[in-house]
Amino acid sequence: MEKNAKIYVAGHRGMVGSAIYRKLQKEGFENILVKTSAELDLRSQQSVADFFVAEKPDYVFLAAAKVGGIVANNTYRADFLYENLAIQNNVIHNAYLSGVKKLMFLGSSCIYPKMAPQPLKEEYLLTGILEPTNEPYAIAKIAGIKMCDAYRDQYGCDFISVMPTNLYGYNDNYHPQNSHVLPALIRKFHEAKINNEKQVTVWGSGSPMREFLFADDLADACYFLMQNYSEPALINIGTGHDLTIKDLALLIKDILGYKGELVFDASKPDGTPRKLMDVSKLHNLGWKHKVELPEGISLAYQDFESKL
Ligand code: GFB
Repeated sequence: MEKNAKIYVAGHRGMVGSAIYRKLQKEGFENILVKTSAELDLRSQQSVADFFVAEKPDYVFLAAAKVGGIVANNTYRADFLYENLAIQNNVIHNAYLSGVKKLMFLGSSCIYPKMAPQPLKEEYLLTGILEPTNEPYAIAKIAGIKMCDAYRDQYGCDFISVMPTNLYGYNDNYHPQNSHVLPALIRKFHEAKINNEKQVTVWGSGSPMREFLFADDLADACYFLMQNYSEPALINIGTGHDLTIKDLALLIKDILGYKGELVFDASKPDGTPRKLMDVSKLHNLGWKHKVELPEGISLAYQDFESKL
């Protein structure tokens, strides 16, 4: 990407979009285009068409999406399907119409088949049934990946899709019901500590395993791939390491200095038993994550506390 290129970061106020925005600024790009959802509703076909005709960005990072944890996905099933399909259909199609040089679409590790072999290779996509709790979101994201492929096949568009693992970091969502596990546990242990609560409830059995990548590392990988990757195939982005939800909870408990007990709420879904990414393709290209989990949790906790 040329330093004077016009780069549109869709979703720049979210955890991923803001990390990509910060990364581009750090790399010295000065023509970065951003719009809040109040300024540009990406679900509106006409608004997005008008925006691309007027702005004609050279590059697009499509980091705008309706996202959430396992309970949010399982509760707002129609919203996750409709809003993500609307956003990606509008942005991808108008990126083609306006001649965008390169677009990056972000999938998610949770859209691989529920019982796919581990670690997950890119070619496992669509080889089995999906995890029911987030099937609508997964169908939408799979459609986005296939749309990028179809526009490459038919129109020669350089639209690439990446598959991040579970993410956490600055500007995360800490909503008690709708957030992902890591920010949710940070909030729970924090509140239990200041309120002297005897126990913290962890959803599910605690036995599922998850991989966690710090969002600034993801942004670094997205920047690296936008510069060095133009293959039609998917590419996983992760750390290659995972741990049980119980061990994650014990790690966060220790880092935050909470002395109470853990209790497990079996009425909440476990979701996919494991979704460890095979990141050998990305490592072979020369990229590796930098922030390890303990450090990342401390950084995320500082960010959480700074916003109280
Ligand atoms: O992060 P999470 O909500 O989403 O849940 P997924 C991961 C695991 O943590 C599940 C357990 O087994 C949860 O039951 N968990 C324990 C908790 N305590 C909590 C808690 O307080 N809050 C939450 N949220 N979970 C998502 C997909 O799956 O992965 C999304 O639903 C998205 O679509 C995301 O793709 C990356 O990792 O199970």
